[in-house]
Amino acid sequence: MTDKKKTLLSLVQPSGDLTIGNYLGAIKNFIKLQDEYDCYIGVADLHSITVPQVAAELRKRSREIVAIYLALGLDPDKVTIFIQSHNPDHLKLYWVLNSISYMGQLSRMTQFKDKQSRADENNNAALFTYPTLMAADILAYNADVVPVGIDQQQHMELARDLAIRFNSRYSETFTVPESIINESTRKIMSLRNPEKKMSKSDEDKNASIFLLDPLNVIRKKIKSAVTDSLNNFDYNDEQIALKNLIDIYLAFTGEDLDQVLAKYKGKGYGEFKADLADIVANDLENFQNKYNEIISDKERLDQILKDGAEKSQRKTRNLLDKVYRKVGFLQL
Ligand code: ATP
Ligand code: LTN
Repeated sequence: MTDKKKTLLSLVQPSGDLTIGNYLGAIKNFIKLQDEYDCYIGVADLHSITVPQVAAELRKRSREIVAIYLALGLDPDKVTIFIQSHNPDHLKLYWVLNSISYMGQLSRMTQFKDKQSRADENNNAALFTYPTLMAADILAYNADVVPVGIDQQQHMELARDLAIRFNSRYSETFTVPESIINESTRKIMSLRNPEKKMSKSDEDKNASIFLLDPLNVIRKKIKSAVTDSLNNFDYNDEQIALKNLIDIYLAFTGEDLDQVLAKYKGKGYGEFKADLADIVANDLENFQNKYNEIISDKERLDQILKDGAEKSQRKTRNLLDKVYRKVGFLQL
């Protein structure tokens, strides 16, 4: 028995401002598990150019996400924080995995179908093989676990399939990764349309709570979130908008469902929403203060990323050599 820690990896795209969906669905687990696992937490800048980006904004947002990670509680002394494009091994493995990815499986990916249908300019080959790059991110580190929201489940299945396929074709090489998904926050829904995922790229800015929204805006968005006209404070699948708000409440307070149902039973939604608005705004106020301090120290952030690039390359180098050898690339 060794006490070597297992490896955890996850990335977030710098494709927009981060929402409480990103936080509750994914980032909260990075923070919770940072002592237990050997963690690699990245910024998926390569993925983000599958939809058009403005270069200067992309650069700025990549640094901002790192500051957000730190302000939410990731400890750079424990966790390797890195930018995806700083470690070329992701792309080296991506190419190899492309050679065993099937067109049929890629064309069934719901995120691909959804994003491709949104605009003509999105009809690019990178969007099609986006899940193969995500698999490369994961397999290059031999990650055991990957905390994500439920929307990434199909991509996770592909990563597992590719690991198994490579192992059976070329001999045992990759760990088959498992997702870590929080049951109650696996899919935080839009505040305007509870059938839709809260997403950082939603055109309706009132649909999402951004981590860096001004506090009065956060309060307003929660108070005006859609609910229903049943006027019955309950947690069920007929009242999905309210259910979503209760899930957010539970995640921010750590209280259990029975407690919350007892507290608001028989009261109007208004009181619950006002309390929720205060809870989220107070929590994010703390976070925003830390963020403002961290983002102003660019030198420190860049040093963390330089260290991160080095540590991430150190982690993937040997495995990539092994993969290139197994595939048959001549090594001198
Ligand atoms: P985009 O709108 O650009 O597709 P996104 O908001 O879906 O972005 P990603 O960068 O794709 O964000 O996701 C980062 C992580 O956050 C992923 O693990 C994803 O599953 C998770 N996540 C995103 N939105 C939600 C949500 N509404 N609920 C729970 N988890 C989420
Ligand atoms: N596709 C993911 C972002 C992502 C990712 C990863 C997540 C890129 N590479 C590796 C986990 C592991 C998304 O959130 N849309």
